[in-house]
Amino acid sequence: NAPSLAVVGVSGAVGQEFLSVLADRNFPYRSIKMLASKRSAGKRLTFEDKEYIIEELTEDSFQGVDIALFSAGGSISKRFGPIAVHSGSIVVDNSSAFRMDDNVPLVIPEVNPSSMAHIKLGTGKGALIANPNCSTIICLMAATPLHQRAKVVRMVVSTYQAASGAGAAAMEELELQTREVLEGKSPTCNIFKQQYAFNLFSHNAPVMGNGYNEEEMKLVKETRKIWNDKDVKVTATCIRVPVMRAHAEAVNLQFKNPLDEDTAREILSQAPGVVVIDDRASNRFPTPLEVSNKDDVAVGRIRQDVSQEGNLGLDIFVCGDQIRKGAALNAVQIAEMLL
Ligand code: 2RA
Repeated sequence: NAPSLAVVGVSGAVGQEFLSVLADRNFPYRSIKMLASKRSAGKRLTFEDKEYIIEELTEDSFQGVDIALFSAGGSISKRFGPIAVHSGSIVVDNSSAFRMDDNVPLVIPEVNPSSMAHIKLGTGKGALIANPNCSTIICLMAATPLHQRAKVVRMVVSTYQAASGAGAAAMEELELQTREVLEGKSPTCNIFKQQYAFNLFSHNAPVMGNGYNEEEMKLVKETRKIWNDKDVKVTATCIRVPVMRAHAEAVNLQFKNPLDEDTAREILSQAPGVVVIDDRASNRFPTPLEVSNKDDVAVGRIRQDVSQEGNLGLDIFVCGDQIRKGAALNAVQIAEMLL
C-alpha cells in the first residue's frame, strides 16, 4: 500500500516545491507529515485540499514514516537523518551532508538509478539516499548521455547560478535590491554583503585552500561519484547571477572517442528529462526564464570545440530549474523509484 511520507523543511523554497511536485505527479501516500523548525510549527497549510498543521521536527517525528524528504540544511540532515533511518525511514536528503559517504548513493534517476537498487521500501530497514547538488544535477542531465556514448575524459563547467540556490530570502533580496536601485536608493545587502541586482559575483560558498569554492568542488567530486569514474578530470567556476530560480551552465567536454555535433544533438534529443533548444538561425538557445518552473533541463549551443582535433571536444549550454529538477523533482523521482 501507499507509503507514509514526511517533508522536513516544508516551509522552505525546496520544501514547498516538494509538495508541488508530489501533487503534480500524483505521488501515492497514505499520510504525510509537514515538519519544520519551532519557528514554523503550528502554522497551517493546505495540501491537496486537506489542511495540515506544521509540526516541529523532533527525534520522534519519524515513527511510522516510510519516506522522509529532507531539505532543511546540512546540520538538520546530519542530526535527524540518522534518527529517521534508525526509525526505519528511507531518507532522501537534499543537503550535502552525506553526498560523499561511500555507503550513501548519490542519485540522478535518469543517470545512475542502479546505485540505489539495493534500497527497498517495506523492509523496515531505513536508508539514506543523497540528492546531488543542483548545479551537478543540471550539468549531468546533459553531459551524461554524451559521456555514455563517447566517454568524457575532461569537463570544464562555468555556472551562472540563480538566487534560489541561496534560498527564498535571497530571491526576495534580489527583487528588493532591483527596486531600490531603479529608484535610486542604496541597495539592502543582508544576504550577500554586496550588491546583487545588476551585478554578478563569485559563488557565495566558502573558498577552500586550493582557491576553489565549495560549490565548484561539489561539481568535481559529485560528478566522479555519480559517473563512478575517479579519473575523469573536472574543473568548475561557479558564479552567482541576478536570475531568480534557474541555473545556466556552459559545459566544455573532451572525449576519449570522437563525437560529432549532429550525433550529440541526436543523443540529447532522445535523452530523458532533456529538451534541445538549439536554433542557430534565430539565435534561440536555452534561457533560465524559459526553463523556470519546468521539469526538463534545456540544452543548446551544441557545437564542436574548435580547440580540439578530430571531434574530441564539444561545447554545450544548459539551463535547468534549480528548485525543481535541481532539487525537489529529482528527490521525488528518487522516491518514485522506491514504489
Ligand atoms: C546554490 N547549489 O545554488 C546551491 C544550492 N544548494 O547556491
